Amino acid sequence: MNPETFFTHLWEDYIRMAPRAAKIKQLFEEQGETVLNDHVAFRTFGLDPIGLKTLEKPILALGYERFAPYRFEAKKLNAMGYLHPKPEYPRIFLSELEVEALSPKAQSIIQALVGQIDATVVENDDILWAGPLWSPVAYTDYEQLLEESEYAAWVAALGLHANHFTIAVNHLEKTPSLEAVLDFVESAGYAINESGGRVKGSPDVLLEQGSTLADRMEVNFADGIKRSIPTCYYEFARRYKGPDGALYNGFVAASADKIFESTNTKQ
Ligand code: OOG
Ligand code: NI
Repeated sequence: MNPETFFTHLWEDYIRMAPRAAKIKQLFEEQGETVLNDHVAFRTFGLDPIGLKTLEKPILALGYERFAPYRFEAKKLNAMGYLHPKPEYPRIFLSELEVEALSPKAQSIIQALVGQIDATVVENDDILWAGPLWSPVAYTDYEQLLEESEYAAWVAALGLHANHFTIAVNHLEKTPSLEAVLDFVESAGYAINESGGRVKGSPDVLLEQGSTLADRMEVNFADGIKRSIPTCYYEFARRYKGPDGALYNGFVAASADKIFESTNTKQ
């Protein structure tokens, strides 16, 4: 698969999960803006056969290279940033949950899901938007996971998807500041993630970020139970040049920690 095809399929899957992202993109385009992606992000369980080291294979096959690792102690997550040699392709952020750090109860729920995966499916080139690779999780198990890790519950209910796309604010002309972008999106009726403040980061750390709260979708749980749960969100990022004169390409762990909360069930 080439990167164009990859990102086209990924976007189509993403806007099925978060139709509001397509509407927000359109609002910017109606202002005459060109919407470019700063990065996309994925989530997974850190267990074979869907751990980071396996899921990064299709990313590396697109020509991406590992750029920098990140660690989120409180959320029990590890992540990696990837860059493509061609700067027109967005950065990629792939995180995985350190399942062994959860309670035995949560671990056994997750192992029962991951144990259903046919290891050959992870070789498919559309694995990163394959959705759940297991039969629907019980709603009580979803609730149990929520208590320990909103991230775990999200992956259990939804499986593999782009968790968000991110508009590159540097390329916007009418709303060049992150505050202006968030005000514009909010005034169109979309709630903003306020965790840690609306704008996360600052020019000092060379990255400012903000996001919508996740869209919601009715999801099928086991035993025919359907519930509306948070799905995917839209992020906005503005990058600054470092002392070397080059645009910063990394992520900022303290900010990312709050961006993760865009999919929290309560905010
Ligand atoms: C990823 C959150 C972190 C960023 O840009 O710092 C992030 C997630 O919610 O899975 O996207
Ligand atoms: Ni992000």
